[in-house]
Amino acid sequence: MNKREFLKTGAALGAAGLMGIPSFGKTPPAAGDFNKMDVLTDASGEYVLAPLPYAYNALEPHIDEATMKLHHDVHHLGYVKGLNTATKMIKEAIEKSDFGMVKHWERELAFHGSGHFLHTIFWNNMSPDQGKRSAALDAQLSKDFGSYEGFEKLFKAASKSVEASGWGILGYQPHADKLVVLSAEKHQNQSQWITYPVLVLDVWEHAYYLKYQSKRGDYVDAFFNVINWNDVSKRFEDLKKALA
Ligand code: MN3
Repeated sequence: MNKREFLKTGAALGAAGLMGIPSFGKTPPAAGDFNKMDVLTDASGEYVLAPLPYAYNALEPHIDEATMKLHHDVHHLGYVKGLNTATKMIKEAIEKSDFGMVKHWERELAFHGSGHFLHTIFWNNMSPDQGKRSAALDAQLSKDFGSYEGFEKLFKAASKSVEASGWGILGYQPHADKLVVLSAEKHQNQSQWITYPVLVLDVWEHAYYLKYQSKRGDYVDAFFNVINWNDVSKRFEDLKKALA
């Protein structure tokens, strides 16, 4: 988010006040649990903003209290609200079988979804008590970046090189057993970090142009005649087990 968007969002949400911080419904997680997991939804499946796992001033002097308050209570809350709205509107589109606005709502879903997921990880990635890297993490960092120092240099360089708004990200690829550093511009570009692909369709022209020319729609329809549901099911079930 650039400075202008930052101010705009801050002003818009500031006017609405902070009354809208979602509650956790019937089964609030215990306060201590916020250090252990990324709380993204409540028991009903609504996306919610979990409280910070530490006080707003806990990261002083490195990150100041005022920034943390604004960042968490205003900006992150904005993503949560936007994600719930996009989710609701997409559900309505399915119910009404009216997909005229699907491009818009998919953009919103990606923008607010990535905002919610990445900020949740970000808060939990920080603490005034830094703890210690595990032996397993150190071993993987050495395998993939030569050493911890190699990773740190790359992560800093990648984060500093992001054009305009974005994120430095250390990610793990379970299927390849690799850690990678990515510099993400903005945070969505029609994706949602933390979401694992289960079924994908290549809609670049090279994937269909010889046969379908400009008729991408026919190609998309035809794809549904060749989906391997055994593969899709296995990917879904493996992820469900591995990440439970
Ligand atoms: Mn942010």
